[in-house]
Amino acid sequence: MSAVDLEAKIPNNVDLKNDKRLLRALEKWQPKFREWWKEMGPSDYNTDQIYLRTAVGVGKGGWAHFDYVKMPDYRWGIFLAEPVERTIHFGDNIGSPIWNEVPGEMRNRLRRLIVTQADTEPASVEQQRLLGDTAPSLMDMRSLFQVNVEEGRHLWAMVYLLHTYFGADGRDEAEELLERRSGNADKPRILEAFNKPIESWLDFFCFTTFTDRDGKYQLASLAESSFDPLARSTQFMLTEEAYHMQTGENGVGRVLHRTGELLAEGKDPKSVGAMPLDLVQRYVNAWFSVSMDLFGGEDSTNAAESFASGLKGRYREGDGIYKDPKALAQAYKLEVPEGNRLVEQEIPLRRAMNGLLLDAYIADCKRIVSRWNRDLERLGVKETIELPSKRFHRHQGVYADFDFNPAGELISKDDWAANVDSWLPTQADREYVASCMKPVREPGKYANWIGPHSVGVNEQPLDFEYVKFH
Ligand code: BYC
Ligand code: FE
Ligand code: FE
Repeated sequence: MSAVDLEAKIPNNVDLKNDKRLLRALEKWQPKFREWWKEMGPSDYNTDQIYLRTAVGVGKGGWAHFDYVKMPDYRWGIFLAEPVERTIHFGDNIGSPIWNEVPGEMRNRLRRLIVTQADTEPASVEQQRLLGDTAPSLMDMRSLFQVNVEEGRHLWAMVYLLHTYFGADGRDEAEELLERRSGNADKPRILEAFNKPIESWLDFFCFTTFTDRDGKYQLASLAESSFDPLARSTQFMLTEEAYHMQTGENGVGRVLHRTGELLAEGKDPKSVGAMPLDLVQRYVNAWFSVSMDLFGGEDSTNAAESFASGLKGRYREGDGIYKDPKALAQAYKLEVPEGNRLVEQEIPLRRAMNGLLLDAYIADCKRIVSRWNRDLERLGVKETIELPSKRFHRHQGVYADFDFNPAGELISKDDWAANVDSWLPTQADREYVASCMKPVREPGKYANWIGPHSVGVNEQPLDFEYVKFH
């Protein structure tokens, strides 16, 4: 393991200074990244001082440093988790040495996975670039920017792999990552969720709860990879990811807490510009369903091949929790629409790798939602937030061409059309939410539609000056 070099133009622990060609290529990409950031990132705040955490190493405990920085000067670095001695632990090549170079026959598939992962990172920054204007508190604004700069670092992590292991093709891909644009019809981002607008803070908190959590599961699956540089990159990315998901879970939680307090007082949340529960439910329905699509089809030969060849493992595969590390002996039960009903099908487990990962994700989301509901209950509110069925509002996988209600029952097109306005955000919902999005910039103060944080960042008080405007 090489030492952490924090003084270099590109901070890293991959010994960049001893690979002059690679260093030159990355130093050529760096100003293009900065240009992209200044234009497509949170560009209204290029000159402000933000109290941010920067990754400075990968050791447990002391991996991050907090200080004020101007975002365009953020020290985006390349950090791989410490290597561990291991052999391939799943798929067809069990027991063989892990790879430190890309095997020729895996090159295209691996490049595609890395590019797809990479593409989501700048996409999310683009989607969120205007939210600073309506932050409900200074600390929320800081959280947004923290998430943004770290998504930028995740892009660096993937671009490092492309430049190091994929030659000229990799360099071309790295350029294209800065050329695609979220939501642009001519050069869209690769995955659908990353082309949807994140218009409001309610969208942002749902996105960081549900979409960043897809990130956790995809990264966890890549962290099992037999291609060791990918495994070690994604392992370290997961360290940062925890904060993104926490931002989401706490954010939605604070919205619901505020609503719950009002309901407990017998007030209509709308009468004071807060969020009604049914509206929050529609936002949850929308972001949860679009995030489920990010797992790809439940029945997928792509996923089977990625598993067989050792590129992507199951969630926590390395913890030895699966009886059959080749996943050859078992089947997966999948309910598939046929005519106007659901029939159970069995598919070979390997083909169900996306489905399995999705199931783990859904269980995780259920835990989050029950924490929200426990808080509502403590406030004396009877209504709850519910996760819709995994069949609801899907555009990938076996349910994509059918209509289901949130309970997961197959319904007709007419039934869908008659009810969709109570299931997914309407134009009126969006306008109402937009009308509530007024910036609050006095330290320690919060917009009326959201409760305060319970703790500050890095042990600072809630009324700390997390953003200093210039
Ligand atoms: N949109 O075999 P299938 C994150 C395509 S989030 C558009 O069913 P596969 C983050 C698919 O490409 C984590 N297209 O699925 C979060 C394929 O196309 P081809 C991102 C889609 O391939 C917040 C066809 O449909 N990481 O980090 O096993 C903020 C059939 O596909 C979609 C990754 O995604 C879709 N939703 O799985 C910031 C990890 N779904 O081959 C960051 C890398 C599927 O027929 N990516 N398709 O042309 C992968 O592992 C896989 O590409 C997927 C899809 C899991 C996404
Ligand atoms: Fe990320
Ligand atoms: Fe994230």
